[in-house]
Amino acid sequence: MLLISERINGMFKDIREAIKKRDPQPVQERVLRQVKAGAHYLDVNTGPAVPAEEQPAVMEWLVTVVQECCDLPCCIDAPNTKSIEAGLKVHRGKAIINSTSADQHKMDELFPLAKEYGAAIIGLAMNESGVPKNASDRLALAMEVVANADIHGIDMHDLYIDPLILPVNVAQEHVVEVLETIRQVKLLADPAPHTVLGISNVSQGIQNRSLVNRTFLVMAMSAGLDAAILDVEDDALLDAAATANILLNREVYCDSYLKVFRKR
Ligand code: THG
Repeated sequence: MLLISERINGMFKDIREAIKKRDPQPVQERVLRQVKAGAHYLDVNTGPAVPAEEQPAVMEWLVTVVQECCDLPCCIDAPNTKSIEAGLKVHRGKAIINSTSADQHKMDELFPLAKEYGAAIIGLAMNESGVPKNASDRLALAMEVVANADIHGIDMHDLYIDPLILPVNVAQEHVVEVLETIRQVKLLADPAPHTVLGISNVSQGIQNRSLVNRTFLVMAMSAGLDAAILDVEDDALLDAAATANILLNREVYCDSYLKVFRKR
């Protein structure tokens, strides 16, 4: 299970303020906490407060500041291609591009970029009409992404399909459809693409967030989820993931499996 830390995101106040002042220290402190907690990748997102014209420069600054203090690779999360490319230019190691939609013009921009920089890429099961309601419509968009990735010579091991989970209080009927999408994505190609989800989306705006997040993560893992953007500082969440890993027979059991999971 690939653990992608969600925390280096301008959506959070400390990161937003640090970006505003171009102060590396709060970012780097937070990065070191993600490393300690066991993150494999850091999702890096400038957040909604940065004006569009400043976003590429801020992404360049943020990726640089992050990689100055750790050796983790980044999942470069931005709505526009310019910001993603600005991040890729200064990135060390194998980045993940977050993300392309199933829109033709996005895929035509972002798959060549993934190829050029040797990056992996997340493909969302959405297009300009939005996020589909059911699994079969999500899978149709996932298939578009898979076919276009293949045309651009993207290795299926470098493709992560994200069925997109929405908050359970606004789209409750989507959750089982997302789980079904996770299962069936594995049938779209051989070798199959990976799957990824932004776990915290499911609990935005509701109570008992940690409980809802870890319950959903375990369900998604059981459906075959390969990677998750999540709060790696949530100990109960990581313990649940570690335990699911054992129960799904993905790791050999040992008494110290909780500790072992965080060291991988
Ligand atoms: N798929 C992909 N990328 C993604 C998402 C996804 N990137 C962004 C997001 N979803 C994943 N990251 C977060 C980060 C934070 C929160 C949710 C998802 C979150 N933030 C608090 C909130 O909104 O309540 C903010 C708390 C605060 O302000 O302190 O929940 O799905 N590919």
